Amino acid sequence: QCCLNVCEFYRDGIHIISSSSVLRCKELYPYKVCSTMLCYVDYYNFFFFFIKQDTGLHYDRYLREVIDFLEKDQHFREKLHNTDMEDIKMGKLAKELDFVSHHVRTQLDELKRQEVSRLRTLIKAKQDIEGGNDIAVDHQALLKQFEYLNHMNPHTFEVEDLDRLIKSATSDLENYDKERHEEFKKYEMTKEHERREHLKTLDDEGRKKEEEHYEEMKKKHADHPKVNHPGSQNQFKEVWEEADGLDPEDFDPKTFFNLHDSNGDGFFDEQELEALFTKELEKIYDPTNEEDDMVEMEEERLRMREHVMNEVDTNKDRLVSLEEFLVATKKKEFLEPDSWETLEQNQAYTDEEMLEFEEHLAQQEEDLNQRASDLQKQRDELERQQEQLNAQKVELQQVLWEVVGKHHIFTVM
Ligand SMILES: [Ca+2]
Ligand SMILES: [Ca+2]
Repeated sequence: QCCLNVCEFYRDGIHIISSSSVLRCKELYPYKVCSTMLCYVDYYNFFFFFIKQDTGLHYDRYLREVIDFLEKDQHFREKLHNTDMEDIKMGKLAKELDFVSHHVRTQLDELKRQEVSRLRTLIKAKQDIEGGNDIAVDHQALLKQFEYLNHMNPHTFEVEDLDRLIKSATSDLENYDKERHEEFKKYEMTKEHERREHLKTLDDEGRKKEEEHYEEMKKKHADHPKVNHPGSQNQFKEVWEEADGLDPEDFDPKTFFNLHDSNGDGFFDEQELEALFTKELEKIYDPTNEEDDMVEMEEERLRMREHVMNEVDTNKDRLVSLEEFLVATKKKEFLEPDSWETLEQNQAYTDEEMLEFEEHLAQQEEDLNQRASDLQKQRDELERQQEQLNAQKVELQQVLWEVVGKHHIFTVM
């Protein structure tokens, strides 16, 4: 029901997902829609240092606490608002740390000490689980894996720490979409693999029936009303008319922007953009249909958002400003767009990738079987040794009895 809930959320026109509801969903269906959604919450606001919710990064809490403290410093806050995105990425902002008040610096030092200690505990716990108790723990070497702070100096928070934190968070968030695509590809290949395995268990007639059903469902899924090009006039006009209940004759880009900038900050962020595609996605996906996969729907939503961001976000700050939006509405792509190629028109993976994936699975299975057979052999060997020991014990006892018996006879004599 979780996917449905999230969709309802969008339908209600509430574009900000509360982290508690996402967390609730995440517990129910960790793989599906919701883990993605969680990562989306307040994604871009990182750059404006107003992170109030989870970024999904494993060092999220540290990141937010650092930012909260820095925001308390007036000098830093002012610099923050006057430094542009490129300069922040280049590390100019981090240098301003030198001018931050002593009080804030002391608090940052303490935060860093806590974080280093948290990482050490994590590493220790991981090693305990892996059973490496007797191996001397090289914390320094292991801490190197965590690039968002300078592990060589675990005591004070310096310019380098802020620089690393900004760079790590930026690149981790930028790679987020890439990872999401990879995850989706794996999902599709697993689905195909399971289908093929199921076919193997059927007799000829059953297999034929199943294949026919599969093709029929595929056709049924592909049969849907025309999907508008995301971010085009036609697409937005449909939202304007059907979701906003306004007259298409009155369509006005600026009003549209303000209507759908749900948090009123003057920008379209990821969630606000994604919410605009619900109408299109409903043309293709219906959660009650067997042939419509809601995981695929979320991938399509992501593709649409990525596409529009690429076209419209010219300064690449991952937000669409009103200005960028209005410029885009003058372009040919907005007024006379190409048709949109939906997800099902292209297979998510190549035949080679599928082959490689299946080989990998087969290899894994073989390794498991090998290990099981090794274990069985070890068990047999242990049993054999046990039997041998038992036989020796019996023999020994016999000898002992004989000796004791003779002794007994001797003493009686
Ligand atoms: Ca906004
Ligand atoms: Ca922008």
